[in-house]
Amino acid sequence: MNITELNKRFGSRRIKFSRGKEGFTWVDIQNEFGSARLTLHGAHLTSFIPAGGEEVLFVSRKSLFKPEKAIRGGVPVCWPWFSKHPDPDLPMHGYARVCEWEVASTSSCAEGDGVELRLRPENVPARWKPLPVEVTFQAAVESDGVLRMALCMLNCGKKPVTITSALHTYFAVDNIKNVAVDGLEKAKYTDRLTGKKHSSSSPVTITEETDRVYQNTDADIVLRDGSHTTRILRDGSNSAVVWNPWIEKSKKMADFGDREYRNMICVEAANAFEDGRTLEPGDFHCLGCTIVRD
Ligand code: TA6
Repeated sequence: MNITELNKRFGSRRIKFSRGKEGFTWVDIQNEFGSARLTLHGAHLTSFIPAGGEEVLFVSRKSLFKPEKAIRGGVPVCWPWFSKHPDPDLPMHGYARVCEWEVASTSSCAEGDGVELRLRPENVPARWKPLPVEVTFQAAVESDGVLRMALCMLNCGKKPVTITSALHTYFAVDNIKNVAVDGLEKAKYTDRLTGKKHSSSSPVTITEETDRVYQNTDADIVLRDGSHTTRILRDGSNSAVVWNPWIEKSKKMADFGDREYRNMICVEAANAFEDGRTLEPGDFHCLGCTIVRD
């Protein structure tokens, strides 16, 4: 569908479609509660600004906007697997974030405005061995300046499938040295850099490369960053991931500035590793994440 047709069929005063110079199709949501921007490429949300506030999400200045690459920043949709697949030919963090999604619906009401994008198995390149699971991503800018996201999946096949996933949100921070992540203190986590398992922790602060996967927790998370407090509320999510590449890893990432680690932290609503969800044929599951900047 071209831009004119998209705007005719799904657009409104508050929801507009456009084509970017990189060739991506973009959706802009703008209402009295704030604004959000996402692209059909990977159902990738790149901006959320609450009314009267500042940009909540981080996108690297060096991000590539190419069909075969995930955007570095915003909210990468990691699906239908989190992290590496046993088959090295299959993309890291799944194929959803490097596929072209379609518009399923848009909605507007007094409480806010949202868009729902869909990826059907038949629209996934065969080389990525698509699962018979239909997935949708919903993003809405709602009253009280809330960003509500939901990654919903339906097993359309004849066999059970186990899905791991994450809304891999990159938050913009003024200075990583002033950041603390509260709410996960009681949860067990694996330090992905050492493989060591820990039974609990104090509020997370970042003083080195940090890559933690918290399991079996649905706790609300609070990101404190000097001047901002951001609440990250989860539904249907039993894992949370906290990641900052710090100095050396930043230098190795071609689509990430050497010093950008100072101005971002990933706090991810997920179902990772043993928190994967097994869907029987016909089963439906949503991983929800609501971001509230106080
Ligand atoms: O969520 C943390 C993580 O799994 C890290 O291990 C790091 O690989 C990060 O995701 C980014 O992955 P990407 O494939 O987007 O470069």
